[in-house]
Amino acid sequence: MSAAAVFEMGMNASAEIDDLPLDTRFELGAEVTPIQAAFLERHGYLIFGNVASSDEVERINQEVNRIESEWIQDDRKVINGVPIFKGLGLENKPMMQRIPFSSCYSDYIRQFIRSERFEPVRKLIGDTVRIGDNEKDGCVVNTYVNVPGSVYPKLGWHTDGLRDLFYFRMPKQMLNVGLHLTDCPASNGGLRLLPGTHHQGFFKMCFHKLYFVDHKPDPKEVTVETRAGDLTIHDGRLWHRVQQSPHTGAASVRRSMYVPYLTDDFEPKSESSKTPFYHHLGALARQLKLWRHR
Ligand SMILES: O=C(O)CCC(=O)C(=O)O
Ligand SMILES: [Fe+2]
Repeated sequence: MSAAAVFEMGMNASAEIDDLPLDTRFELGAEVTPIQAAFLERHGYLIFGNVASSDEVERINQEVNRIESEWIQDDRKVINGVPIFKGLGLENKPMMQRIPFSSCYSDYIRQFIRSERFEPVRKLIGDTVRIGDNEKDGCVVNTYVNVPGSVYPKLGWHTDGLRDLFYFRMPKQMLNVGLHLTDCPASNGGLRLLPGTHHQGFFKMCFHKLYFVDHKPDPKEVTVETRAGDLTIHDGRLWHRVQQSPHTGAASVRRSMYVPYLTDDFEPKSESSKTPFYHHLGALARQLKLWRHR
């Protein structure tokens, strides 16, 4: 099925979603249903419950923890030009809070994200879509924690489309697919989305909120409550943020993994790839945070 067909199917089911709550948890079947397509078209996101089993989540988490300890051991700072967010986590120990290109360092993750069950998601994105293990930032694993040395306790309002501007390209439609690797009830912070903002014009996409600096809750935002193993899809043009956990220490940990489904030109990265401009800015901000924490 082409993306246009899914879109049309969604338009036809449009009236039926009027009564669906904004935090509806759908089930991922063999195909994306007309109702699901209509929900995505109207609101800009979909939440699918229980897509990965608890064993699979545990195995992925083990793989991420292994990559983290290896990179700490080797004092890795950058992978293919993309800085790793390195902070101080539980017990003030070094922690990799944003791990890029994870599927290049774990056969399990690489295979898992190619599992048959994601086929409907892949088809939703396009007919010629591929998983960009070594493109952009690869398959990224975010680990948020609220402790004094954390460089990633939260993430301010942003759209993912704007990143393209840093690559001097106009943002195209893209869907971001996130697998949630920890339970995250609303009371632990987590993902917040502004429904429908994927339909906004270019100007609002640039200036509706102050990128990454604004953390203020929006009265219209939707709280995405997830359990480990849930999958979310959101339109890259949608405004979203990650709210800091009010808890501290282990209780505040939240982990998400984003699978890069790409349709544009193949642009593999390597150890000689340059660091994109916006990553330099972020690295500076994180250094400042850690320096203040000394
Ligand atoms: O952790 C999340 O669920 C969202 C992460 C995010 O929005 C991003 O990395 O751009
Ligand atoms: Fe994002």
